[in-house]
Amino acid sequence: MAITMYDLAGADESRRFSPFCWRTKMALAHKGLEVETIPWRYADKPLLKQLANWERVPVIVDRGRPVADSWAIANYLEDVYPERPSLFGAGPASGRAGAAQLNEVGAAAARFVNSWADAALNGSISRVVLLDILNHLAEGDRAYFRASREARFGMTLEAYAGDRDAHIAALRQVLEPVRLTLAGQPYLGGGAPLYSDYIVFGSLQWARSICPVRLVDPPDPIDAWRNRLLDAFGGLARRAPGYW
Ligand SMILES: N[C@@H](CCC(=O)N[C@@H](CS)C(=O)NCC(=O)O)C(=O)O
Repeated sequence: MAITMYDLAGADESRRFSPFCWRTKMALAHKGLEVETIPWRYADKPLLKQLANWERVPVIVDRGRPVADSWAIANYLEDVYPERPSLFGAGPASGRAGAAQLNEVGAAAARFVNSWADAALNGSISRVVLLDILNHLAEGDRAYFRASREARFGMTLEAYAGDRDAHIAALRQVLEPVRLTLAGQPYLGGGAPLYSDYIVFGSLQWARSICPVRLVDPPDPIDAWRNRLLDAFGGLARRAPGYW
């Protein structure tokens, strides 16, 4: 039975823009697991509360069991499907003495990328795309989004998003560690993508889904890397509605 996943959707239900949900969709594809996504909107919180005592997406349901939070889901997939390609880089070493430690080291490195994306990258992208999010939301989600974000930021959405050109320049600077890494290797995971790639890619896919302004251009190595991931898994991410 396919895994089901609650996936943030806009007014157009095919427009799926959550960075965290993209992490999980890429992780499921990496594991070769089938998923049926269920469009979810902020107004559907009571449903998740009842299902998983949780109010955010992604939530997956596998074999009748709900698992919430993208980082917890990645770890769950790694634990429950160890025979499938590793998200943290255990790969061919699985089964050898020391493989478990290798996976722990890979998970620890991915955890840093996860924290960096949550604390620095997503905040920087949000200043660029905040009003685009509002414009793509279902009617019933708009008032909640405005009120919750204005309370979080302590100012209006318009003031927070302010000078877009300055926020884009700041974002390009925040991405510098990714750029320097990808100048020397094809993926953050090395020769092939790992969960760290999906974390950062998920954030750019969020922007691509809703923001008409292109945020990475050639010859930036991030652009070539992003294109490879857009094409991965039969073009899973490229097929999704987006602008660039
Ligand atoms: N740490 C969580 C964060 C998930 C999250 O914040 N998801 C957003 C959608 S992008 C959400 O559901 N927000 C609900 C809200 O803002 O009320 C994860 O990694 O899954």
